[in-house]
Amino acid sequence: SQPLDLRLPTPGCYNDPERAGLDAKSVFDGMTEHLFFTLGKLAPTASRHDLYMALSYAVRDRLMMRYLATTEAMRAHPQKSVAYLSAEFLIGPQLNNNLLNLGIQQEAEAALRNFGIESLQQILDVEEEPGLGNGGLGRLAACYMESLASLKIPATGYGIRYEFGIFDQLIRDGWQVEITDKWLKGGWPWELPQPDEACFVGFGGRTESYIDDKGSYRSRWIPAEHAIGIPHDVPVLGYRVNICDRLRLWRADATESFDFYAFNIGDYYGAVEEKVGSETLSKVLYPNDGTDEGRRLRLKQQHFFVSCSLQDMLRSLDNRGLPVEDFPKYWTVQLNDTHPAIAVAELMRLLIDDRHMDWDKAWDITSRSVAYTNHTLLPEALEKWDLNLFSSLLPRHLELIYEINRRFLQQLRLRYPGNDAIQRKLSIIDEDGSKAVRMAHLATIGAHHVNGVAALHSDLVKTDLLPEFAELWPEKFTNVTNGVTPRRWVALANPELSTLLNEHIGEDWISNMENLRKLEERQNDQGFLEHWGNTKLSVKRKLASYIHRNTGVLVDPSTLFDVQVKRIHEYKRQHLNVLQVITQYLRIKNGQADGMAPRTVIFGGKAAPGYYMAKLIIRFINGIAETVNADPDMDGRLRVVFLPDYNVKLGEQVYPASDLSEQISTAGKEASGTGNMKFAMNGALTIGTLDGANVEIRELVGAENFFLFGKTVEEINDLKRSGYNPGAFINAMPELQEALRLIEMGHFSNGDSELFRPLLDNLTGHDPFFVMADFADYLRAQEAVSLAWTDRMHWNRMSLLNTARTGFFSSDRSIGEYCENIWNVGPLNVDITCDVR
Ligand code: NBX
Repeated sequence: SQPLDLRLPTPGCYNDPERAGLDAKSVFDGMTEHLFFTLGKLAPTASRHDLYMALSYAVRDRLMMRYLATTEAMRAHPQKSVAYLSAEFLIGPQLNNNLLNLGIQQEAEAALRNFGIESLQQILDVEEEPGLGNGGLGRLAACYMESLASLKIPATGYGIRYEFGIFDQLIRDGWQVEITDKWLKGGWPWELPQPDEACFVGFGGRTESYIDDKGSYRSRWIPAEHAIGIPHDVPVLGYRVNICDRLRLWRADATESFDFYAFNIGDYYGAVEEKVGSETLSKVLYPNDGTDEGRRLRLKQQHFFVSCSLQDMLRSLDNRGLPVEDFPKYWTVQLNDTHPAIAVAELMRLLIDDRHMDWDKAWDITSRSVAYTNHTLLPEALEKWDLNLFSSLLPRHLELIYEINRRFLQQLRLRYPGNDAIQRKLSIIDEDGSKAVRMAHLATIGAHHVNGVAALHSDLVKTDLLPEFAELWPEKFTNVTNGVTPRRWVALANPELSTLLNEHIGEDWISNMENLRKLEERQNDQGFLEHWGNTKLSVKRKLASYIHRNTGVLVDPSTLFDVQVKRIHEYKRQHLNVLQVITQYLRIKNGQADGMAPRTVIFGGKAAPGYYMAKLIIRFINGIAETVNADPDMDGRLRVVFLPDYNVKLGEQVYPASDLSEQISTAGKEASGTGNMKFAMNGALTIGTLDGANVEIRELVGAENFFLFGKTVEEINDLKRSGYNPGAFINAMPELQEALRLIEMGHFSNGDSELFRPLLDNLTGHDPFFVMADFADYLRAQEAVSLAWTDRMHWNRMSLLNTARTGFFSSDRSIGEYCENIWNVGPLNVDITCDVR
């Protein structure tokens, strides 16, 4: 018989200084080695998943040299580093991004051919993404980590390694069904557990005073229980640079020593219970976007990851022989919303109780290190912790917060003598009703900067959310408009467009997005515009095929792809879009659809499992889709699709294939939006309100290349003041009445006239998000869209100008602003020829 061909790799494939293991042969050898030694598989019998794992390990090896060189450079030449604290990091698939940033996509494809795989895509499709976030806030954190690395800024993203991320969404009979996300089940090759860097975190118990050996009175915390945090590090490589940052995600483990007593007295189950209790800390991500439930476990999660992270930062100073007093010189701590705001109290505790620092010094260090980003004005999203809950879990932190508050209120008293109202309003402790800790106040008082995430939003933070704080400390408040990484969202997601751009303006746009402006020279070039349109069409064909495979709906790629993908929320107004679709449907039915563009209206997004109205909106979309798609009168004119399980991976397919981006939130409600930027960069035109970053998108692309509609923040406020009555708007619109009547009759619910009643009652009753008030103007703007679509060359020109003028929304620009205006950090130069091995 034939001897087995084991295909043992060439040893030492990194030793060639020219390629450092980045040529196809080395990648192939690395894969073979991992198949054999790490996965225990032989090449001829390897599955696609095996090949995905082998390639990922081989790629991870190639990050390690850069990763260790970065660590080593920071040890040998300490400089300031960014600690980005976030309860969520929605990082998406890792393999292709790392291949792109290393510059070896083609090499990987060539290596795969030796295993009988024709295209890289077949292997990329296997990857399961870690859904460690809900939506915009978590995805922003991921874009920011990628830009930090690409700009060579040393940084660690600190967060939680949830065992179950955001649920997977199924659609059953039109309803959302949630399935647990077992993202770790096949093994996840991108993390390195570092158990030797574990940290202890306490919960509950009591505090006590004591006299230390120098005779000073001190306080200490005697927690009732502990958990251990085990860091799991994910390398974050920048685009074609030698530095490699990291995500440090904490997994909770039980302390084993703790319940020896219970164990010894024979309470085996009691001892095990403790273990089970601690491990649930990092078990699951809370699937709410925009609401806070005030749950005990969530506060535990927050304190758990924040405490581990701050201990880790302090330890890194100790390890390098740097004094604690220099904390602000070596770390800048960014709070991604208030979820990590306990950091203000925890850093004070670590400095005062553990390091025996005096209050003023500790406060000076804390307030020079910490900055806070606000992501929402929605009152239900502002974190408040019930005082009893807080004190039972974090008694020492509450004492410290009282002292922070006492000193702050004293400052207020001097500034506004006799003004009790302002004290009550700004206090960290909410005393109206049942007492609570206001995390936004704690963050604002403890931070050296507070920023909103788009120009309009940052203004509203100053005028509506925290006006008295802004008056007290005007220099604290600033804006950093969000951005998204052009690597993932254009270069990787849209290879067709990237190739076109590379050919015509060179590759430099990938790290310098403003260079897309060069495209403007082509805006009147008919041949180029045709090419532009054909590129879009070919990407739309791929999405059409995905839609057919995953929903069974056949869509025509030549129709206008009109897309709204984002979390389902009343303020985002997916129902406004649906009502508009019903109107179009009626116009077609009634033979009044002359000049209407043939459309494929695409929705995608998850609803929080406990958010009834959002789930009903999903059912509503699916009801309309079923009726519309089954009606032969709609053929070639209207299709409605709900894409199940919208996530980063699906986003990569959707943004590049879109013609029209729906950004239709009630003015003043969407802090920024980031999907809006991804669409525009990929050449979609926006139909949108003057909300969040839409305002800046419109300014940059030009009003003539943007479909504006809807009431402004001021107009909405006027309506509120004068007593908004949706009925008055409905009465003025016969088409809207007809749409509402059809819904009420059960036309979109198989005759069930009760199904959508709560939605109708909501819209015709209070209509809290002004859907009826904006409906007429939205319809008008949609007609303008239809009209524009008839002149395809003109459409392509507008599309090109959207891409050309949205370089501003690169997260490289945002991160540059944070570095300059908030963090005061600069790049690190890493020479990978240095001896790290
Ligand atoms: O943050 C989002 C905003 O709604 C977007 O407008 C903005 O673009 C984005 C990035 O700045 N906020 C958001 O995603 N919030 C959450 O995900 C969230 C998660 C948990 C929670 C509250 C809010 N308890």
